[in-house]
Formats: sequence, C-alpha cells, structure tokens
Amino acid sequence: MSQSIRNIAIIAHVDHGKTTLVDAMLRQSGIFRANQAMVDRVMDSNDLERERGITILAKNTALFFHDTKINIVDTPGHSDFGGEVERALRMVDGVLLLVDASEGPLPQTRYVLQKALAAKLPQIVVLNKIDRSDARTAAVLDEIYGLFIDLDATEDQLDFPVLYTNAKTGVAHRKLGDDSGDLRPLFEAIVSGIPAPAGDPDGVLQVQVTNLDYSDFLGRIAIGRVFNGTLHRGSEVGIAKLSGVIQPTHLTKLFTFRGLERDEAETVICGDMVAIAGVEGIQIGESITSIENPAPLEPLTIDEPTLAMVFTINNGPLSGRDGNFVTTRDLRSRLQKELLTNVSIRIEDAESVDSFRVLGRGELQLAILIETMRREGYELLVGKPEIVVRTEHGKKLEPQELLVIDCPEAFIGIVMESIGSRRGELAKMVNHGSGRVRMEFRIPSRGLIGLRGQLLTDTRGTALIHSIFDGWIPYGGEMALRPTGALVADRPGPSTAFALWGLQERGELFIGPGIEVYEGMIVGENSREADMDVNVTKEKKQTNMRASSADEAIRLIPHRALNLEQAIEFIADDEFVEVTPKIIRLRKKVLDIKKRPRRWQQIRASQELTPS
Ligand SMILES: Nc1nc2c(ncn2[C@@H]2O[C@H](COP(=O)(O)OP(=O)(O)OP(=O)(O)O)[C@@H](O)[C@H]2O)c(=O)[nH]1
Ligand SMILES: [Mg+2]
Repeated sequence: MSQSIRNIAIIAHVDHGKTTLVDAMLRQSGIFRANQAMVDRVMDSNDLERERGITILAKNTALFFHDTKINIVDTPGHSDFGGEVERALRMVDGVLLLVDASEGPLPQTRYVLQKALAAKLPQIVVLNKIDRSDARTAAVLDEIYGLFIDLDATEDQLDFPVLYTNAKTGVAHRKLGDDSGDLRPLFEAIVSGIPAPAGDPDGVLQVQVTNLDYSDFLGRIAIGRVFNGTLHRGSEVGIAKLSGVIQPTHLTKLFTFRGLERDEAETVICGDMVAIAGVEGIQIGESITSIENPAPLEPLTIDEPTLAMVFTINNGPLSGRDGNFVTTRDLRSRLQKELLTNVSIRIEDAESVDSFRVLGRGELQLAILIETMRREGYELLVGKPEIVVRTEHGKKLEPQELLVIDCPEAFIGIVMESIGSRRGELAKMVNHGSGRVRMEFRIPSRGLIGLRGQLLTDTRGTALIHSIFDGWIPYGGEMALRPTGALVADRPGPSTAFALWGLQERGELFIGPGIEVYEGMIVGENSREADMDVNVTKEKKQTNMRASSADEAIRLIPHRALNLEQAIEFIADDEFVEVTPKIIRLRKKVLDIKKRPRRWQQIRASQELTPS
C-alpha cells in the first residue's frame, strides 16, 4: 500500500480547459526551473495538436505536492478520441471532472462521467473558467448534479467535492470568491479526496499496458500502471498476450514520470505509472506479469467504432509526384503500425486488393490519421465516410448520436430544418435567456456527415455543435445524398483563368488558374443536381486586341479551396479525395468520361431496392 501516490485523470468536454489546468499544476509544483520557458498547453506536444489547439492523445505527467506524487493523465475532450479516455480511466484511482462554468455539461461531459461512474472512480468536480463574463457558475453546478442523477449516481457518488478554478491564471477556490491565490486547494482536494492506490509491493507482478510509445533509441516503449508487485530493471517477466499465451521478455529499462521528463528507475512499485523499454511485441490492453506465477489482468475493452472509410492507393494520373509511399504494401504496413497504438481503430480488407476499410470513432479521428500519413510522405485516396451497420437478431441496426446545438435564437428555424432533413428529432430545447438557445436532437450518425459545414453556413458561423454516440437504432433506409453535382474536368492540362471565368456562374470553383488537372478530377460544385463535364484548360482565342485590355475582362471570383475535412465532407459515394503530402484533390472514382456511370445515384438507389 503506497500512501504517497495519487493517480488521476482529467476528463471533460472539448476545450473546457484540461490541458491549461495541467499547465498551471505543473508550473506551481515547481517542476520547471524558474527561468525555463514554457509554451502554453505544453502537454499538447504533437504538431497536429498544436495546430488545432486540441488534445488528440492522452498523455501522462507527474508532479509532487509536498511528499505526494500525483500522476496525471490529460485526456482529449473531443468525442472522436473517446477511446483515449476509456483507456486513461483504467490507469487511475479518481478523476477531475472539469466543466466550463459558462457552457456547462455538454455531450462529452456526459460520456466521460458515465465511464468514470461505471468504473466506480471517485470524482472531484472542477468548475473552470469562472472568470468568463458569461459564467453561470451556480446554474452550471445544478446542471452537473442533474447529470449525475440522470446517470444513476449513488448517494455516495453525489457527494463529490467542488472546486472553482481559473486555469489560465492558476487559481482554485473552495468557495467562490474566497481569498485563494493559487492551486493549493485543488492539490489538497486531490490528496484528501482521491484514494491512494491499492496493491502489494511484494505481491504477484501485474502491470496493465494502456499506451505505447516509440523511441528510435529504445524501440517500443510500453506505458502503463503497476497494479501489484514491483518491477525490477533487468528482470525476466511475461507478457500476457490477448490470446492467453504468456510470452517471456526482458525489461531493459524502466522510467517513471516527472513533469515532461522521464526518470530512469531501478524499481517501480505498485501504484505508480511506468514506461518500460524492451518489451517488444506487446500490445495495448495486454498485461505484464510474473512468468513463474502468472496472474494476467483483464484485457482492456473499449467502445466499437461507428464510422468507416475506404483507404486505397493513389492510382490517379498524377500519383507518385509528391509522396514517397504510394504502394499497397506501404499503405498496409502503415495502417498495421497504426493499429499498435490506436486501439479505437480497426482495419478490414475492402473489395479490391489495394484498398482497406478503416473503422474509427468519427470523421475527425480518421481525418487526423490521414493528415498524419500525408505528412509522413504517403499518398492515398479516401472514400466517403459511411457508418457501420450492425445486424442483431436478424435486424439491421445503425448508430445514433445525441446532438447538441447551441445557437442564437434567430437561427432556430433554419437549424431545425437542416436537421429534420437528416432525420434528426428534437428531444429538448432550453433557452438560457441570453439570446442563445440549446437544442438537443437524436439523429442517425449518418445524418452528421457533412452537417457541421452546413450548420455553420446556416448560422453564419455562430453555432456550437457537439455530438456523441448514443446507441443503436433500427436502420432507417436510404438517406438523401448531396443535393448538388460536381464540375468535373473532361481533359488533362493546366487550368486557365479564361476557362474558369467562363465556368464560375455554373457553381463554385475549388481551384484557381494554373493548376494541373486531369480527366475525372472535380474542379468545383455544380449548382445543379447532376455532374457536369467541363473544360478548364480552354485558352482564349488569339485576337488582335492588346493583351492587357483582354485580360481586364477576366475577373475571377475567389475559389473555395477545400481542406481535408471539408473535402471528406463534400464527396459523394462515387468520388474520392486524393491526398498527397502537397495537395488535396477531389476526383470521380471512375476517371474515364466514357466509362463513368452517368446517373450513379439512381443506379445505386435501384440496387438498394433489388432484393439480394
Ligand atoms: N477565460 C478562461 N479561459 C480558459 C480557462 N482555462 C482554459 N481556457 C482557454 O480555453 C481554451 C481551451 O483550453 P484547453 O486547455 O486546450 O482545453 P482542453 O480541455 O485541454 O481541450 P481538449 O483537450 O481539446 O479537449 C484555451 O483557449 C484556453 O486558454 C479559464 O480558466 N478561463
Ligand atoms: Mg487538452
């Protein structure tokens, strides 16, 4: 029994301030040298996290408060990365449930709290951002009690400590307005409110591996928690494989966490978090135990994926120009590598030998994977996201989401209409009296594909949109597809300003002049329902007119360059997004104008109707 360790995870809805609070905790614990420059949200260490300002991967850190070591897992709040939170909860003895004092509990707050209650982890509720001018702290606390009750919390669980914080300035209060000037009340609440880890340092070794890391120097690194016994550097231990086999291995190096560093250790006793080098072949969810006397821990299970996308090799005419990895073999080995560290992803073979079906929790999760791959030098094509359909007792089921939209009152009508057309049903509407309303819908997950962009347009960028998986419902049949067709290049060549100028009334263009296109590439959105083949390479006929006055006539409306997520949202069933390290293009699946099915949507719909 170790008295001097506490293990906590910080959980919350996206952007409620988890990583900022960890910053403040690290600063105040004296982990950093006084003159050490520290960036904001230092735990969001990978490039994509910094660019997007969100946490994608759960990460460990540790600090000392007096003589107590506090191991902290910072988790992502975006629902697509819920798998990270589920794993983090396996490592800890309690959670800080953070809630924005103005936004209040949102779908992911519900999700993470539900998981924490199910794991019987004690909670400390932290109302953050109390400095916001629109903070409604008391009302939000009521909503949190309501949420606990709604999730069938026991009397004991309802008796949680509450703290009020400003994570940006690093202040925590026991009571609003008390004279606290730092985070001491929070540290004290963690030490007194979260139990010390159980386990016997002399007992049988049990380590659960919840994360993997890789270093060029040390190879694969397993990160996990020692639940029982003691790890000794250099000793022989067994990996309890998911298959039930115990595979012997040698512990080369052990590390514990301290701030952003890892300290080498000779021994790590139960209760602590550890990073272990030398355990080749271990996978997330497996455990490490004694070879002589194995006592494997339950393997980790997490929620199933709900969304799938086909990844295939780039077989377009411009393939291989930008990327280093373009073959089926490259794609397969990269995806297999992803499986090692990303447990909420699955990979299946698709119909053709050079494609794979990648299953995940949401569009953002898959977009992050694609973005990471293109930065590593991969080229690939990805298809339209589709939801995962299940069959249970002979019935076809599809996933449903709880969708929460917060927007100014003026947009209620248009939002309801957009969501209604995607089979969303209003479950609840609350008017906070601030000019904004909060609406809750239940909607098939399919209905969310492309919805975000649409709602932002509908509400002129003012809507806050949050959704979360909410169980399985009977499959509702075909859903309306993208209402517009594509403008499709009918021949290869560089685009010209003259040709684009002639086309811009037809719809919205995705490319500007001087861009190399190929037959079958999508250059814009048609304002009509059908696809339209267009020539974007047309040159103006030479005339005797002076060039300058001729060019004056060409005024191009700025085109809409789609980023990866927008491109994924845009494409229809018969289209691909082409991703290379340098460019994102959209294209038809069938490039050849003569071979391309003309009325693809109707053909598909009639296939749906034919009983197989
Ligand atoms: N006014 C105010 N802003 C805060 C406070 N805490 C965090 N923020 C801001 O809220 C934004 C989100 O903070 P993060 O720490 O990235 O939130 P997070 O919960 O880690 O977000 P995810 O990991 O992506 O779920 C940042 O712009 C912070 O500066 C606070 O107490 N007051
Ligand atoms: Mg974060």
